[in-house]
Amino acid sequence: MVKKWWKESVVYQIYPRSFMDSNGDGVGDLKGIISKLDYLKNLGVDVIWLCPVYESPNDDNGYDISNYQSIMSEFGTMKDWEDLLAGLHDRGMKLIMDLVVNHSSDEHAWFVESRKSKDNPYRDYYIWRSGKDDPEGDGVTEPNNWGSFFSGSAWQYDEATAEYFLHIFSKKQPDLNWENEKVRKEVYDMMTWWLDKGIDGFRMDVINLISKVPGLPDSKEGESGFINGPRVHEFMQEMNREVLSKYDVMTVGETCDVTPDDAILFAGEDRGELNMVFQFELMGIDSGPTGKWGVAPWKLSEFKKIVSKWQVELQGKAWNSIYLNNHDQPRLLSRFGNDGEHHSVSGKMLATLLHTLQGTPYIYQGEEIGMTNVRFESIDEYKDIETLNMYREYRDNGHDHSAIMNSIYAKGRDNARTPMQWNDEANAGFTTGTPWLAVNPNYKEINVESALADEGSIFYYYKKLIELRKRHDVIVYGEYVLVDAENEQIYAYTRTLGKEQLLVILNFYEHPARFVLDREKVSFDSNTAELLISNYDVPADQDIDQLILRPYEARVYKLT
Ligand code: TEU
Ligand code: CA
Repeated sequence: MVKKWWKESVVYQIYPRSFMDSNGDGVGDLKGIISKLDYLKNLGVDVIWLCPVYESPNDDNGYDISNYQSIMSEFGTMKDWEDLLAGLHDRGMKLIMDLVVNHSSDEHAWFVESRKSKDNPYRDYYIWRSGKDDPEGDGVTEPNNWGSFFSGSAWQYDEATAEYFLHIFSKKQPDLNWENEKVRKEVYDMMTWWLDKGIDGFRMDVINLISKVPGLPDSKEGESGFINGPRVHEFMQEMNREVLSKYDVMTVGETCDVTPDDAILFAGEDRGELNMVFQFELMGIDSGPTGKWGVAPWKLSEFKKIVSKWQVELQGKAWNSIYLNNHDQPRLLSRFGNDGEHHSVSGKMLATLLHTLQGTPYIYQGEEIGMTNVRFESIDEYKDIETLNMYREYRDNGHDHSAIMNSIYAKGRDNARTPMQWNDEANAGFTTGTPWLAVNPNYKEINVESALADEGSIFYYYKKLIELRKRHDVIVYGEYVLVDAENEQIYAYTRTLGKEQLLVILNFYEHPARFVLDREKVSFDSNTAELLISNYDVPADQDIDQLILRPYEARVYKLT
């Protein structure tokens, strides 16, 4: 396995709208981020992934871009962006930007032109089709049965030219036509422009959706028509050849519905495509059969099976990304930990998992201080288009209101987008104005200021985990082996690199649990084993063979 800086880095994801507001308009901005760079340096993160800050009408909070090379005025100016980049580089940190090129905004100049006429030079920058005869009526209906991720059809009829355009996300996010080499050239030129400004890489939004099956056939069970499409690797290799290979950069693809074999095609060491991908298997573990909005119990045995599969199958072939939440997912402490009685220890236990597995860890803003999901009483307090579209669709289909709200509480994206909680003053110190999305009421107890004042806080635990990564190559490059596999409460594994070996033991539940040491697999000598980190005070004379872990107890031992 070749050593690389992006393999040894910890990434911190910033959702700019909710991070820090510097001018009192209730919306986070670039100057706000700049004012917090020393906080990020103190935490010890190496790379910042900045969610979109480009010009956008904000139909999907910036993931609908109307100008790829200009900064959204609410976030500030290009000068502010340059100051942010300089501020990060001055502190030895790097910046990766969000690349959103499966679709643009419908307010992008390309689409404004494209929709004007069928023979407009930009027509084929997007995917237009005439409707098909409606078997049930005398009109026309959508060109195929594809659905949008944000409810409803993936096709929007446009009067001006009496055709439909494709949008697998919102109506204001028309899909770009990657079959058109002019589109690809525009994208590569834009990427080069940003890389020449000095950025250190890209996170690539839904990048495995850009290649659509020719003829756009109806999707059927397991065949969407656009996930991991026929030319996706050709496009990725062309992007790498034309742009990425010319820079020392980091790339991570957001790739829904991929298996480890798919991931190896995208991120294999010798594939000439990406460095790593985000996979979503764990993000579906608590949905049940109904998909994203389902709320079902999850089992640790399933969790361990999924993680172990990815750890083992990518070993030596491709690099893992490690995360349990982001701006699209509920907060990890609420979803996989215990945001009530065991808030702190469960947050630290999950952090121990994330920072001792094989792969690059991604911290989502606020995770390092234990921010949690939110429960707004009224749907009117929610802002996310995915949630609001689902609410209307489910309500119109007669779903029970409290069931709809429970789905939103458990899985809504606003859970991750409530403003960063800096202190216990008004609006958690995020803004002096009215925040664009209400602050989580628990900011009085959960905030950066109180975390920094408490040496036992989750913040300092993350800081220590990040420091350990710098000191022990086995955490970055060590081979993962699951131990005590049958244990339904404890997740334990070793990491081995040459002579160095770690043993990680995690109790995922609120009741005590017994760890069974398999001395066939793990040679543990209590005279030489060193406890590197734990979320409890651990008595020195522990008999590892009779180890009962306390609720959510985490331990990392260095065995040799
Ligand atoms: O997300 C892709 C995506 O599929 C998400 O919609 C996610 O699966 C879903 O929200 C889970 O609830 C990317 C961006 O991360 C997301 O913020 C954008 O809304 C989306 O693409 C469109 O750009
Ligand atoms: Ca602002």
